[in-house]
Amino acid sequence: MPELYKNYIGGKWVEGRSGKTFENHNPADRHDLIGIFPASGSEDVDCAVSAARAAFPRWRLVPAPKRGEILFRAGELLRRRKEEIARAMTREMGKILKETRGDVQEGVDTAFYTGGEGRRLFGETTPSELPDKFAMSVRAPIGVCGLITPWNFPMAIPTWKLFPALLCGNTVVLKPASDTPHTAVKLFEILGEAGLPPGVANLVHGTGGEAGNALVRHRDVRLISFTGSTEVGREIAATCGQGLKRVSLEMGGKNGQIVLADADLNLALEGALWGAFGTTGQRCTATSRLLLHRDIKKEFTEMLIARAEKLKIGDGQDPGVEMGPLINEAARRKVERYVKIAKEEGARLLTGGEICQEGELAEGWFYRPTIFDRVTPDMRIAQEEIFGPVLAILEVKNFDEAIEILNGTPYGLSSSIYTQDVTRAFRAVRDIEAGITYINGPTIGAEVHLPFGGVKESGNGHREAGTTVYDIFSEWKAVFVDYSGKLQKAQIDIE
Ligand code: UN1
Repeated sequence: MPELYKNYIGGKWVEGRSGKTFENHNPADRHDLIGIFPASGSEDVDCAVSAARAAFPRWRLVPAPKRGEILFRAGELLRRRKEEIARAMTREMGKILKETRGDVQEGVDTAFYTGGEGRRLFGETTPSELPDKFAMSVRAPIGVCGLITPWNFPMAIPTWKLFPALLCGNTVVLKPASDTPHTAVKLFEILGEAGLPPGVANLVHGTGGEAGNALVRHRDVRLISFTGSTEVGREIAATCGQGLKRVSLEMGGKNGQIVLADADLNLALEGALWGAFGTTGQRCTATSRLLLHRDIKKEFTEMLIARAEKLKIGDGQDPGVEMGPLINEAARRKVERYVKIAKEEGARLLTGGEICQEGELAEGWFYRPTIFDRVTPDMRIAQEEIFGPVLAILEVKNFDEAIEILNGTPYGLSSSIYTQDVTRAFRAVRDIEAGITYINGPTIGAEVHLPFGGVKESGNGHREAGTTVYDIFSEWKAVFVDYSGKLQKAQIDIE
């Protein structure tokens, strides 16, 4: 019998109200059923939001260092269970064990980094323009926050949102992706064990269309933090606009890696392989465009094909495997669709371009690492996010053209340039339109203590992680303390 999982509301594991459920399968083997989860609807979301609302008045008064201590405990528990959670994550999400261990580690890092913020959460003090008057700013919590997270980082991304939200004194409802509910269950087991009071964090499983939508529309939810596609983000932003809710969005990317003629080609090769085919290309930071200087293009392309064809594809639980499956059938169909479009638009397929059908691979959503050459900047595979192991090669004649093409998409999340020339490296830092730029590193691999997010259609001006995440999850309050004992009028009593 498959295990039946529940929602976590008000500190208890509870069944979904409607009785509707959905199944969670292993993307490397569609017959492997992981468990059955509640397909929650608006009634479940209502219960979770009420629990969060009821918990808020007490939680907001818990001193931030104390809230931080709970996060330290959660970090410690996560670290202890790292291997078990990584294995469960590979089973439900498909990426290789090395990467799922990294995903849990990102949660551990976020717990410790955020826990420490409990003793900082700095505001400012500044002189008042009037005598005997004190001026400062402090951060205040917002209230109930709705968090909607994707399946590609089933632990890291929920913790990026949850931990800072809690640290600031908010209470939350998390709606994790319906492809990775099991990892979320593990996170909530840990939160309970770490001593988080009932109702402070609640978990509601289900689809974006039902549970996610109910959360976004709920009157008592004051903030939505979403990571996912630009298409869905746009709708969420519109709905939040109507309700005047705060909304932070981390969305798509069409990230490029530039390789100039003076680059260390072996280093750039490792970066391109990791950036394009790590996580089977399913990161918003994944490298989906390679901008090669014409002088090294031929040589680099040959090196790349040789290595891409050798990547070992299979079940990520096998330690020898380098690339796992796509998340589900719809994701694979999307990749197939884009490969067809690329061919029709005149790009040249160098390798891949097909699903893997040999042996056990036929049971999962596997697709070969795929590389297209002769891609021009206006082609759809050079403009649109595919979210799979598909890399488009574009030739550039010089640095300026590389930057122009790199910037020429609606997105602006991550970016990379390989060069030995410090002048060009710094110009790239200045001129690339993206939230993240790597010099001599791939487009993936952000660290939790730096701001994470993108410009243009990759985001809506917020940055998660780093210290910037606190601007998402808190309100600024300006405070004036007048100890003069008389009415003093700002701007008026100035002589
Ligand atoms: C994402 O792709 O949604 O920078 C997040 C990285 C990871 C996080 C990616 N640390 O690739």
